[in-house]
Amino acid sequence: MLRKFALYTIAAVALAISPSVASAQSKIKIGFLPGVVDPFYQVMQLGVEKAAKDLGVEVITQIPPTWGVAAQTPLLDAMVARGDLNYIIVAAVDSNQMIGPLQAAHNAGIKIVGVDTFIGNGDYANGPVTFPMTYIGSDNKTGGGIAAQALAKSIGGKGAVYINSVSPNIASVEQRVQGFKEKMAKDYPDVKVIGPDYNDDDMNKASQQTAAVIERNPNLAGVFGSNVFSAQGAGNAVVNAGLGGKVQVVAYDATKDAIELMGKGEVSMALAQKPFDMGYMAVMFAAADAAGVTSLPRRVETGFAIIDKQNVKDPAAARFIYQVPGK
Ligand code: T6T
Repeated sequence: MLRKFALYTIAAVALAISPSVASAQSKIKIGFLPGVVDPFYQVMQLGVEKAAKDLGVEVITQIPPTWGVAAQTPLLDAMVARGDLNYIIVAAVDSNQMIGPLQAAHNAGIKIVGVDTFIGNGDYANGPVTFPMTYIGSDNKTGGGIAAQALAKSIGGKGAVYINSVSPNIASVEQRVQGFKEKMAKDYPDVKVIGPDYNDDDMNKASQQTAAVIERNPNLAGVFGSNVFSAQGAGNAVVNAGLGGKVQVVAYDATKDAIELMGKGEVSMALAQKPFDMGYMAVMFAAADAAGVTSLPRRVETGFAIIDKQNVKDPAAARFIYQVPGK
C-alpha cells in the first residue's frame, strides 16, 4: 500500500515538473564545434545528435575543415554572432590560443561545454581558467600510460620506440605524450623513447617523419601514434618499409583502418576513446543546466576500451571501434 502510494507520488511529481524541464530544454539551442573532420569526431557527432533527438533540443554543427586556431576561430565567432545559441560544445584545438575566443563567447552569454580537449590546465574548478562549465573527455595522461605499457610489453620490455603526435599545444595529444613518456621512464628503463615529432594532424607528414626515423634507427622496435592521423601515417610508414609485424605499432583511437592493420598483425593495440559518450553527455549537461541542475561535475572522464588481437572479435570490445554508418 505504502509502495503504491510512493509510486503515485513519484508519478505526480514527474508529471508536475516534466513540462517545465521539457520547455527549458526545448527553448535551448546548442552549437557543436569539434576539432576537424575525422572518424573520432564523426562518432562524437552521432552522440550529440542522438541526445538532441532524445531530449528534443536543437543543435547547430560546424566542423572545421582543417585542424587549427585559424580554422576553428571564425566558425566559433560566427556561432556567437548568430545570437541565438545558449551553449557551445567545443573541442578547443589549442589549449592557450582558444582561451580568448571562447572567453568572448562566454562573455556574450553562451555557456561553454568542453569535450575531448581542454583549455588552460583543464581544472575548471580551481585552475587558471574557470569559465567553461565542464570538461567531458578522456583522461589522456592515463591513456598515454596504457599505450606505453602495451607497446613495452609487445617488444619484450626493451628497445627503441618512437612517438608521432600532432602538436604540443593541444591538451589531448600532449597529455598522451606525457603519460607515455612518464610510464616508460618509471616502469621500462630499457626502453628508449625517440621523439615526439609533430605532424600538424597531417597523415602524410606523419608517414614521412616516421619513415625518416626508421631510416635513422634500423633497430626501431615500436611506434606510438597519438591520434587517428598520427597512427595511420606512422603505421603506413612501417608497412611501406616492409616492417609490418616487426616494428610494433600502438594506435591511439580505434579506427576501422587501425583494426584492419591489427588483423594483418601490423597494429598490436588500439586504444578506443568514447566519443559517442562525450557528445551525448555534453548535450545532456547543457539540457540539465538549462533545467536548473546546479551540481554538474566540472570534469567527467569517459574511459577507454583496449582493443587487441585477443578481444577484437568480442562484441563487448568491438562496439567501441569508431563506426560511422555509410562510411
Ligand atoms: O584523438 C582524437 C582527439 O581525441 C584528439 O583531440 C584529436 O585527434 C583525434 O580527433 C583523432 O584524430
